[in-house]
Amino acid sequence: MPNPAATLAMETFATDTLATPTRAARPLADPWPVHAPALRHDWSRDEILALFAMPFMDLVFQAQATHRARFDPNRIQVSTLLSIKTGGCPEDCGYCSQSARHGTDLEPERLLPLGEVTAAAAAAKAQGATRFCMGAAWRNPTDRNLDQVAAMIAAVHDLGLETCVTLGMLTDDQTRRLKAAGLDYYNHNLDTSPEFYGQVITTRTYQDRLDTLARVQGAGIKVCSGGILGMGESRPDRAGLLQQLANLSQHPESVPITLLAQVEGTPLHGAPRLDALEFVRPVAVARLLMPASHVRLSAGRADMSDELQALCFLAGANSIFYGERLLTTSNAVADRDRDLFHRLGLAFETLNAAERDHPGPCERCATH
Ligand code: SAM
Ligand code: DTB
Ligand code: SF4
Repeated sequence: MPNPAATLAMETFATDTLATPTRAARPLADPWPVHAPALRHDWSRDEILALFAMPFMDLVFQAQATHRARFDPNRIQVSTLLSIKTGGCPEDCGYCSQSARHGTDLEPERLLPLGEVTAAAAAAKAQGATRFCMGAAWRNPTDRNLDQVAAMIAAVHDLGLETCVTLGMLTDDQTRRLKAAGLDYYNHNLDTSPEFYGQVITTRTYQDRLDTLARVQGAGIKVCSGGILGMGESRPDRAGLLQQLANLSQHPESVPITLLAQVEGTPLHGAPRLDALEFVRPVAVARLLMPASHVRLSAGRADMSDELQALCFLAGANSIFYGERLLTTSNAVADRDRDLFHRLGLAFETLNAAERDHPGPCERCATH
């Protein structure tokens, strides 16, 4: 078997059209290699496990070098989440506070009115978010649900934000309608490996999830798909999740790597905590397998130290959820994020292409 680290270091240029390389954004005296490894979709589990087994320093260094070949390493994409329909879900996902089957104390709510959604989106934009993600606790939307969400997407799009929704399984017709409404991204997570999946969810199959992703990609909507770590899965399961994502015919443009947000009353509450460094490895491996995708730190950041988050950014994570709330759980508070970004010299990605290619210092740095 070829040495995967050596293979990744080969100076081949990518031909895929995902995220534009940002070499222009680099400082002139940049000492780092800038050649991007080609995108692959044929990873074996053993190759991925060999990446996981690399010495930590080698793995993180390789991931950072790969990251710099396509992205400005000092920019982070920022999304804000809103739960537009909370609780009462018929599915049995073992991690989720919103399943009607678990004994959580969450009160089910109706779909939010359009005005409340647009107000939240405008507030997120004012805080610097460039993407607004709306989540609904549905197995799948009805056609009436879809009309209501389409109006929300159109309104958020009109505010000048990228739009993302996560609504469960979709039909072909629904994906077309979402695209027509102005949807940029659809979030649908594979959550874990095919082998471990049955221990987490029984009401929807792994194939159902893959079919939904194929429909979304077929409609020309960008995909946000990743998984949850710390559910009691093994390292081969983490490798299996990343293998599924990397071997999709097109890599998800956004890959959330989530640490389980433990919620009392859910079956996975009390799952053994994942070692912090063992969380960094899949972030780095995701960066190596999907070099042109944004890798997002999703849930679990509130419980992470600043140093662990910094290590994750070094390992190639370049996107976060920003704002005090995720869907039903608390997020890292915005003030803490701003302070961390300032200390790390990280700036928010903007949607303006010209500005993106000529990043300035963060606002606070510019004042001293
Ligand atoms: N009901 C839709 C579905 O599951 O496809 C969309 C909403 S659901 C809450 C979206 C995603 O949130 C899930 O796929 C899961 O990956 C993530 N999620 C839910 N609860 C979580 C938790 N406690 N910790 C981490 N991620 C969680
Ligand atoms: C994703 O990967 N993570 C988000 C979003 N996509 C929809 C959800 C995180 C939910 C965390 C638990 C909660 O707040 O209920
Ligand atoms: Fe329902 Fe989505 Fe939660 Fe599963 S993850 S229980 S489908 S809201």
